[in-house]
Amino acid sequence: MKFQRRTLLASAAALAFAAALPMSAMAQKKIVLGFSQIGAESEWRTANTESIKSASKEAGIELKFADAQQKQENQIKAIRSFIAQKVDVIAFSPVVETGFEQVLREAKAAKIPVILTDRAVNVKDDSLYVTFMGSDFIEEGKRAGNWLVEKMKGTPGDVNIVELQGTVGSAPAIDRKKGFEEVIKADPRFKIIRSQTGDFTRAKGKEVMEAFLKAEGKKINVLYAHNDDMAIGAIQAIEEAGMKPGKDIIIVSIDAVKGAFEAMMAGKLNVTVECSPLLGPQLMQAVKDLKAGKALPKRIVTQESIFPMEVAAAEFPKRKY
Ligand code: GZL
Repeated sequence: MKFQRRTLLASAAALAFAAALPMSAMAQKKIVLGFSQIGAESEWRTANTESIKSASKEAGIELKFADAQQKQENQIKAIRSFIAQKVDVIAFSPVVETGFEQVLREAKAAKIPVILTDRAVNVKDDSLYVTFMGSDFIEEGKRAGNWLVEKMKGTPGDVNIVELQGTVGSAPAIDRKKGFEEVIKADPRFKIIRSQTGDFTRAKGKEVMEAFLKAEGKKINVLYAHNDDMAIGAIQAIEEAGMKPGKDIIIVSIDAVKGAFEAMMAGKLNVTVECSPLLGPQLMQAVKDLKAGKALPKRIVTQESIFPMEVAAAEFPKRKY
């Protein structure tokens, strides 16, 4: 009997203590964010992951991070697991635009808000996500196209372009192609003679460029790569074919990662259009705003620039990724 009384007294004291906790201590429960990342396919992605991890620490947000190795089924599995764990917010960078409706409906049914970062999804019901923060890929393609048109002014004859596309079905691959073609279609001199996916990786970019060189050889005047990693892989293939990248073949790329600046300083890459991966701080602010009940704009566009090789050496020390 004595033992039971003592236990009862102890639990009553514990309850009294918890009830006396100031609201702020209780309300300080950490926000939990579930993030499904595409993978680690490029320098850009690695910098994006670093930005998200460091910003979550800075913001005091508990991050549950899942790497999908560039497979959509792994992203869907990760989102389902976040729902089961009842996280406060889910964020992800969709590897491709389609095929996420069902799992987004499950998140909505579980009343867990979803933030899209970096890439968009193609859904009829845009209430399935709160906001999409990331670059305007059509604008990036246009910037690449406009730079090339400017560059080739005064160069007579056809401009034969080979194109290394990003991941098939992904928003950046679809829109960078769209924006670039919108610009060059104004001048029939510009022809895309070969176009194939290099899946945003250096290895695949090199492999596909080798095939382009075998098929078209010295007919190629320009390479348009949807990201720097594929351009860097292609540079190796061009050199192995005995040609000079940046001179025999003009190379236009996107991302503006460190590797691109190094290639430009070596005279092997002509220009890179910036696509910032540093979305971490913006994402954490959006998560906090969401939990504080603030409304978020449906679209948050990252501001970006373009870097031709002439400015690479001056800009390189200032680069953050
Ligand atoms: C663009 C991002 C793309 C990068 C690639 O925002 O989704 O994916 O351009 C990365 O380097 O793999």
